[in-house]
Amino acid sequence: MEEQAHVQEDLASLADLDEKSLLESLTTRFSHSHIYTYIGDILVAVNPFKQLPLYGKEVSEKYKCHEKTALPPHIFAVADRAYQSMLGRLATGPKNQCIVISGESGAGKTESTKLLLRQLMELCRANSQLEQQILQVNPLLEVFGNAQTVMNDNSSRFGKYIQLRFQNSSVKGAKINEYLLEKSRVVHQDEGERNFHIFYCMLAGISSQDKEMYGLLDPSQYRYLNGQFGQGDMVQHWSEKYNEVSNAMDMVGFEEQEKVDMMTILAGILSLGNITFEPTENDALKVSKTSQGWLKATAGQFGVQEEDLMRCLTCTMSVTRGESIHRFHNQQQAEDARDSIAKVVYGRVFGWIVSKINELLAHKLDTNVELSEIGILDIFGFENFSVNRFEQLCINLANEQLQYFFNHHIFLMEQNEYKEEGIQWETITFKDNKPILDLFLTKPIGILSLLDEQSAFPQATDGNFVDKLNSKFKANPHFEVVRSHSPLFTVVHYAGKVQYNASGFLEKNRDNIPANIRTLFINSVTPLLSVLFAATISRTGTLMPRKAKMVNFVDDNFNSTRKQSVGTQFKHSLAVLMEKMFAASPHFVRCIKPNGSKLPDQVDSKLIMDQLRYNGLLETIRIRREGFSWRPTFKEFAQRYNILLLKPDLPLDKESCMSILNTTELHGWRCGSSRLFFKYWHQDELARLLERLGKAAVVIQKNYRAVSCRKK
Ligand code: AD9
Ligand code: MG
Repeated sequence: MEEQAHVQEDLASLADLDEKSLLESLTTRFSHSHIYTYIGDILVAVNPFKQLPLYGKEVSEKYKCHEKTALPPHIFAVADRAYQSMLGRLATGPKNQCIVISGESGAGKTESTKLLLRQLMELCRANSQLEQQILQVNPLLEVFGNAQTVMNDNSSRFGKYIQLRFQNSSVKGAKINEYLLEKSRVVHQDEGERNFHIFYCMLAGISSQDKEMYGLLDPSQYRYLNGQFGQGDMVQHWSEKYNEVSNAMDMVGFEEQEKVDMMTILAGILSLGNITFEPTENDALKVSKTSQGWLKATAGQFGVQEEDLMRCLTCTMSVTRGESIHRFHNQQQAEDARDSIAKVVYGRVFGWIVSKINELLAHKLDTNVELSEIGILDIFGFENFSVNRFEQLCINLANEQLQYFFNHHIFLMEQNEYKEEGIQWETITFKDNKPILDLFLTKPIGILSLLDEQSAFPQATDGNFVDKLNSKFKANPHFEVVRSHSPLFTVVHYAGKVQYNASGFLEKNRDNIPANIRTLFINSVTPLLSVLFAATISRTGTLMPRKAKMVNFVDDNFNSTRKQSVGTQFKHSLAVLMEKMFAASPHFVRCIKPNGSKLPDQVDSKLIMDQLRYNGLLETIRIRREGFSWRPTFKEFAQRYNILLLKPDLPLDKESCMSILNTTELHGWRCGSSRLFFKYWHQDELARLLERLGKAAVVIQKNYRAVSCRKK
């Protein structure tokens, strides 16, 4: 029995499967280091938390242009399938492909993304500088956008969609869209968590001479690092990583001065975090005596006047009827101003890195050649911490959206087509998460709209927002009221209940930066800082320099009345992403986390079972086993396979399809009113027939040439 289970490579081919035997199959395979398993055309990947000899050169070679059934399930097979499908070698359907990787935090999405990218570069035999650049992008993004959390030591704190652009089967460029970097991590980390990797790498990897130049001190000095650094191996690890990143920057094409500026700005963020405040005799506020040194250091690192920086921290200036009025901050406001400067600066540096990468990878395309794309989506996984904030709400919303995309493709679209085309079918039910998405996104009374409504009132509090939620959604089955003095509420997500603490929601959603901070940085003598604040970063990620007068300029990102809220922007970028993905042929990778302790060879059955359940994997197996995942129209099918009848000019209709299919030994397919319905394995069988025909044609040609040579 055990032997059988671990060779069971495609769960959709099992006759009978219940939850228990599904769990058993996966865990038995896992214990034999078979971390990959298919459910039809979907790949399930269980994180091994150890290096397995699965990704060497020979393995990569084997998985090029292979037949799915001929080799064990593998992430490289997904890359191959996406690539071959893009080239039209496998199936009908949209040319553009997207690979959607999902799973909770620490399940292995980012590792899978890297493996997919590597194999895709191998597949198109890209040996160019561009390929190297594309592969170097990941370490760069990770060091600035990933951090240690309690769920994952290398947790992505932003989402990314990487689009690889191909012409004539070779890669010609790439573009990255990034989603919602968790900027708040720069100024605060919960217990057991760290700041973004780059700070530790920089402190461990920079030579002492350079440290002096950047004004960097001992890591233990910095409040934003929470007294955490590490020793011995850890420091060695950070230091190696710094070298790797520094090389990656050179490879991708960053200039030396840009690197220096970037490090100086990061050093400035660390110094800024150490500035504290104290009241003056006349009820105003000033930078405390003990942190005067930090103020000076920060001003130096940011290339701004000490006076100007101090003013931004301790008071707000508004202009009424031509008169400028200074209002002093209280202690809390001053600390908030300090932290918002740190967040906006880090966010802008990150945005700039992405736009710079995009600029460097946007190679010239030949406008006469058709362009096709493979996109890989690697977002932040579902999170449930002891305290869940605005960031977790957005992250979990993105995961809801992905689950909906999966359900839509696997269950909704497919079963609707059975109905429309008159195919006999017993409906498979699944957990539809549309009501949860609606709870978030419906206008005007979804969670995000209510948040925007409250954010528009300067006097509103986080408590008011939760009161509003409670009164609107108390009867909603996906919402739970929490009785507490703190502003808490619970959402019943597809992947479980999450209790959110709304403290800071309004502030984070507004994300307002006073105009005087912009002016401060535009006048910075550090060229990069001045560029970052004189330009807006467009939704597509490109930097757009401003032509208007630089000083005193107030734009969308800085004007509190016109600016879009963070929630609305995120909602918009998710909608754009979904549109792109719905227009492509999807490939799904479902990552599973085997235990919560990030350990190899350990299986927590309950944790795995929870994931199988909320991912809807049992239902997926049923639909893949009984359903017809490939559904070409008569025209699409006849166009592609008429060659099997050796009659290329066959009419593209139902009769021709039947004639073609009658020459094959395919069984189990159905015919609808406008399209054919095939099982997932039929595609491979037809591909095999085409290949055989191709080989036969080569043999005939060879024989013909041999005969005609002899005749001569
Ligand atoms: V998060 O949502 O960004 O917090 P991910 O991206 O799903 O999460 P990640 O890919 O970062 O998880 O994997 C977590 C860790 O698991 C990695 O740092 C590796 O140590 C480990 N891992 C994941 N996949 C593999 C693998 N195929 N082989 C070996 C792996 N180790
Ligand atoms: Mg990740």
